[in-house]
Amino acid sequence: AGLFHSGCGRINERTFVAIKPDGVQRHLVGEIIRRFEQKGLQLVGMKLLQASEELLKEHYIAHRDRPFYPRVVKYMSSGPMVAMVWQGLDVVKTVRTMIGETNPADSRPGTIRGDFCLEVSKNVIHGSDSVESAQQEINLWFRPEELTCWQDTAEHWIYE
Ligand code: IDP
Repeated sequence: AGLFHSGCGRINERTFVAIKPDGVQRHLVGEIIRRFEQKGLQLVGMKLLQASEELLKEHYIAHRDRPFYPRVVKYMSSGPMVAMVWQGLDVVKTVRTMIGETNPADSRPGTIRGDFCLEVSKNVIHGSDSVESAQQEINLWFRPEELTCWQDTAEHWIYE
């Protein structure tokens, strides 16, 4: 799992997206997937899982010294979440734009956080913040064989 793959479509940037436990409990899984699908992005990996605190501590390691670190680990392990890998043109930035700001109060209507939540501690969805962290997160959450290369027949209608 990385930036460059062979035979997986012309545009091979990938990002890690997680629908957080509140997103699952609030039945937003279909709505969120629909948005990325309709945008033209390609789903290459997906699983529903109850993440361990150990995995989440690693996922949020960059925040280990922040006061909210224990809380975010608890929140993310409080129920099942949906882990996904999406691929497409500038997918890291595109997904972050579609998600909105970290604090839902700063997120515009039309973004996922702008439309579906109110508080930073219950902000429904995660998306990698850079190509480098996307690569690390994909490797942390998925084994290579869990990612599927497939030919998107709509590709010619999405890309020039
Ligand atoms: P991001 O998810 O938009 O990339 P980060 O700054 O990486 O934002 O923070 C990771 C997650 O930690 C946030 O999505 C949110 O769930 C949680 N978080 C961030 N800041 C706070 C806070 O001040 N209080 C509680 N939770 C926070």
